[in-house]
Amino acid sequence: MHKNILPFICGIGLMAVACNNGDSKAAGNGHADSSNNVATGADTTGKPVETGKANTDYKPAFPGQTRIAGVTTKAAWEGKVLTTGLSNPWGIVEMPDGRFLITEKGGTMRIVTKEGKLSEKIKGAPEVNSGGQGGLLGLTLDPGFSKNRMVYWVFSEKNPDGNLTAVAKGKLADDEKSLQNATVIYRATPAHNSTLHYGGRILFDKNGYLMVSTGERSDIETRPLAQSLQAALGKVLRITTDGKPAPGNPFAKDKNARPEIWSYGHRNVQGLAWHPVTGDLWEGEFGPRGGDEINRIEPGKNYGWPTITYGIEYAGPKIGDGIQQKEGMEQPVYYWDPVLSPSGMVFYSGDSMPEWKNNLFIGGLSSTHIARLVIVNNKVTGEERLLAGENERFRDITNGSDGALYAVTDGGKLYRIGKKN
Ligand SMILES: [Ca+2]
Repeated sequence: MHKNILPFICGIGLMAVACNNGDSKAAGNGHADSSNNVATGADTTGKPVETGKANTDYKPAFPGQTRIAGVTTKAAWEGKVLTTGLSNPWGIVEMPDGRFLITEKGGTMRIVTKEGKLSEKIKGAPEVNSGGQGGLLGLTLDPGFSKNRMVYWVFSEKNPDGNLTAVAKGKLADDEKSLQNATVIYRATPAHNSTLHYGGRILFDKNGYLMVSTGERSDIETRPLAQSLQAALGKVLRITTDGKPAPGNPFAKDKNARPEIWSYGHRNVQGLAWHPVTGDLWEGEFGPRGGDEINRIEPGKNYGWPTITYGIEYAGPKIGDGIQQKEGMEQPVYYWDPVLSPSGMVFYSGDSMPEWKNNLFIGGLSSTHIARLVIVNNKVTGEERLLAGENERFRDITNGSDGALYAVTDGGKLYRIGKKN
């Protein structure tokens, strides 16, 4: 039963998928109301979806920065598993013909149709170091993909000094069995001997430049490099399709800074998304124990890690001076404690679920759900947990041209999430 579409019916046993009809067991989200009326699934309590004990007693910088009121999708929706046959998928993009190109952590890509039919493994990407959190990571298509078939991706690359986050490009062969002329265009140095915190998302901006996210490689000795303008770790970068610093970057004229840097002070950025209306870049990053964040990114700004954070060390001590705010450092729009483990994210831009329009959907790993954030005037006004009963680590999510969202999980599943048919 793993090759075909697996439609789920609300409330039926183990494989049931979240739905809006008030069956909170199926949804597993713990805040659906008790009504059985499909049309009135609205949350009436407004209580935050997070009820667990926080790791710290840190106070938010402004009301609504964490544990915002819970909301529940009113329209009938469903999640369907289209395939379970992917191998550690990490990034997903829709191709112009409506199929999906998906990276697999081990170093291959797959094409999957909306019916869930999988291609053979697409080879030809440079070798990845897939240990730990590394591998073939995020990907994006050239704006002219229909004609030039160019694909851009992020991966973890072995290096004499350890390994690092790298960016490559290649042409998807006409027979779709390989990536041709794959070339590494950028390396986020310095390399470091760790298999953690590679970042790994990549998006085109409206000018045809690439936004790339990195991580600070996790270790105590590399962590401060998130604050260094002379290292590419813990950054959002903006580069050309040849891997050069993009024109107009904020530190282009600063001799003491790398010209590819767009923003800094990040820990491990596994989510990047353009807001469909404002055109702003939004980012999601992992905190330590507590302190996962969503930020609205402005060029040249410092997002604080590891100087300010709403989290603590995994072993319990405070981080640095244990401060959460500092002049010259940006506050997150929203944070979680305990954590979501935010991976890929996207603003819903479809038409079939009007109440989701321009909401931010974030794949949660350790939290095993998709977080839906309602955002008004750059502030979060509501949070919902989707597919919380699935016990899946949601790695990436994207818009489909059919008005549904499509998400991949570490367990190898591709979900279609949208209006209930
Ligand atoms: Ca921050």
